[in-house]
Amino acid sequence: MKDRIYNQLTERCSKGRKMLCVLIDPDKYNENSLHDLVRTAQSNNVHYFFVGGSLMTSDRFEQTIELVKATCDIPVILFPGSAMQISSKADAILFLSLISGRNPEYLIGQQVLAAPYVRKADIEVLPTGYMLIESQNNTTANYISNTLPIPKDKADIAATTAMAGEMLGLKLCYMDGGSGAGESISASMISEVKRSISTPLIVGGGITKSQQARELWAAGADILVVGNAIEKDVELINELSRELGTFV
Ligand code: 1GP
Repeated sequence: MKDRIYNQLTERCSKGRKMLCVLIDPDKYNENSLHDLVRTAQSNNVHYFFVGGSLMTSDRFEQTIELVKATCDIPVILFPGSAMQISSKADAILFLSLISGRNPEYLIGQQVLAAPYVRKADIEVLPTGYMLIESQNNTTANYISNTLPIPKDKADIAATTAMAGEMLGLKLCYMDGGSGAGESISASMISEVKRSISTPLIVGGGITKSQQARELWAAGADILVVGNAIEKDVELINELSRELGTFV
């Protein structure tokens, strides 16, 4: 079993270092904007690219990964919305189980369909407890997964769900407000989840400002994931990276 990325990630966490990850939705980037993104990410502190989406309508999945891999050495980790989003060109895959929901299709169904293809792709597997958290608006992830997100004021539910994920052997915990969430997950919920588990904590959804990122890193997020806001303004990477630098 490959574990290069997992080891690198846990080593960073053990030193208290924070990480920044940019989510690339292949539907939202063309070749030019992708080149800009990669250039900006490389000259800053971007640790990983996640590639994927709850809904993908273009056929640019493979070529997006190829372009990123050909132009930089930032690891590409698949963040699949379904069993269709698997590629041997990536470095690793978040093998997600949607533990906040009660839809068997996203707890184990898609994983069964994906397993032989992931094995064949021969990429690192990162078993991840994925939790959707309520935000102001209903997100594509909530709709497509046909699950209820954890209510935003129920930190105890988030914490016990994360605990159960860890006890089931899931090596990472990902709290997500969903792409384009109208607000980010609260610092208090992040702190409570962080206190309840010892696995690395990934947080994403609705992060648009560096000050907000600072607060969420400080609350206990190890890795922050930003997608939409960087699609709109790639320069935000510079600000997030500067903020990140103050934690090192
Ligand atoms: C979504 O957490 C990611 O799964 C990123 O969300 O696009 O809102 O930054 P945004």
